[in-house]
Amino acid sequence: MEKTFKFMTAQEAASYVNNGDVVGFSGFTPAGSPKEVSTAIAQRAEAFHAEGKPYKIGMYTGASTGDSLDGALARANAILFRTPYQSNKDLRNALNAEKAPYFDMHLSVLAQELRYGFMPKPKFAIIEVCDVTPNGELVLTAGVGISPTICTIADHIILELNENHPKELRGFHDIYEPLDPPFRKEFPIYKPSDRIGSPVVKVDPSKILGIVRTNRPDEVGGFTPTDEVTDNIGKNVATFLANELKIGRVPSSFLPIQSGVGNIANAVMASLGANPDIPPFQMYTEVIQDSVIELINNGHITFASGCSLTVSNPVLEGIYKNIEFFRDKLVLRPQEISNNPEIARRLGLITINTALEADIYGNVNSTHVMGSKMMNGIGGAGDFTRNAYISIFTTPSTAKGGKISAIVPMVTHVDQSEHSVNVIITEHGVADLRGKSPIQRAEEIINNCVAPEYKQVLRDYMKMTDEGSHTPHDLAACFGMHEQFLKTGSMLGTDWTEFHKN
Ligand code: 0RQ
Repeated sequence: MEKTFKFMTAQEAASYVNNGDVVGFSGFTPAGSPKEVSTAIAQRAEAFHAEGKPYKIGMYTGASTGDSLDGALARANAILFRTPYQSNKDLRNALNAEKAPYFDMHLSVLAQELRYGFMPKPKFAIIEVCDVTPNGELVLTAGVGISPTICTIADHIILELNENHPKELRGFHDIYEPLDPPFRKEFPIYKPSDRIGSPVVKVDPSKILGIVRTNRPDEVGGFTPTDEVTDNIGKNVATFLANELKIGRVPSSFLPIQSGVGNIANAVMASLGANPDIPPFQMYTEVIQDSVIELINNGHITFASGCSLTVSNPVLEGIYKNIEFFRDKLVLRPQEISNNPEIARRLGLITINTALEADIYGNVNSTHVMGSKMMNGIGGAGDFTRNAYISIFTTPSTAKGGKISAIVPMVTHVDQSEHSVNVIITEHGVADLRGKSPIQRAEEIINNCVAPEYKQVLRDYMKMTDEGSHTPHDLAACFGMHEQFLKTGSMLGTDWTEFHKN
């Protein structure tokens, strides 16, 4: 028998969620994340806390979310634990102050680790949809994330029916949940546009507690306009890839691109589109940002497969106004498929992600500022980098007005090891690390990527390292640039004699 669902207020929906409960949220980045019920849960937490009662929930999300989810719950001090990627300022402050226990994970593995029972099972799945049928077919909105899995394993489902997203989104998603080992089969995706699943998430209608209506837009922040530094990084990426194409190391039909999140990634994509030597290409990526949509509009990108449409609201409105144009050019998949290592390796992705810092030997830190403060998380960078055809890391050569060099003797945290990093690109140039020993890599990186004012500092470091080593270091001094920054506020002119022991 077909079910009629109960419509309820966000407060009523939140009243089901009690202290200690574990909740899985839909979406990936602010795209597709719930907004109303999360706000109401945060208010419920604040009310309990005002009465001196405990109230915290465990949280799984696809990746980062909007302020009305991560921000609201962090400000309400309502987080028992949280994974994976995040980027909200208040949550970042809370987790760095140990007020919100947080663990970082590769995004491709979260859904399967939930199914394997490695972490507490979610009791509730709170899912943003643009449509729901009486027999339990959910049409997701702008992000997929871990929604299929949390709908399967949670006891109860609460829906946020967001009228800001048209029902015509049905058909843009490709929902596929793999079997678990030892029964898993290969994913038959041989090109970015291949579809292997269903346009809807199918759930048991009896699990749906109710539906909360909303029309709140996604909370995707705008991108900072490109500047000289990001423009030059983008141009260097495009020139490098055009040359790989010319000399035949990349097939003449080109290869699908994966591009990370943030301002730099957005700028790099714009440069790729502007380079006449790069043919029209496809994307197999997790986050589809503004510049990708612009490139689809002007024909430089012929198809984009992703996990979310993380675009600013005017760009999303543009897509919805012209939805039939985009129907055969976009697909949104669960993150365990969009970020799947098997598929990334098979398709031969050119991956472009961003580092906070890289070291002279090619190890990359994308997550921890000065080794200890979490920025956002690894996101999908590891899923893609390790399995790339060519893995590229971009970064401005300096941060904080030149007071920090992004190239250092040793990274303070390793997200991607030297074995997975093929190419590092800054506004100054390209370091191609393929086939080079650590000492050769150091020369390539210092010569081509380091800011002029830090070249001598790093050459002086190399001079005082132990001779006769494969990867020379001075363990007493390798964090000297970081230590000097923490003491004086700048890495400029780092005086190695202060750290060197002899
Ligand atoms: O902080 O704005 O306060 O000055 O880091 O830097 O230059 O705006 O760069 O927006 O592209 O983000 C790595 C964080 C870059 C992002 C990171 C400071 C800098 C600034 C941001 P301020 P920008 P972006 C996709 C795949 C995770 C890994 C990944 C990221 C702020 O790309 O989270 O790619 N990546 N995952 O000043 C101290 C340094 C610094 C530094 C920069 N060395 N030390 N601060 N900053 N370098 C993600 C998903 O899977 C969803």
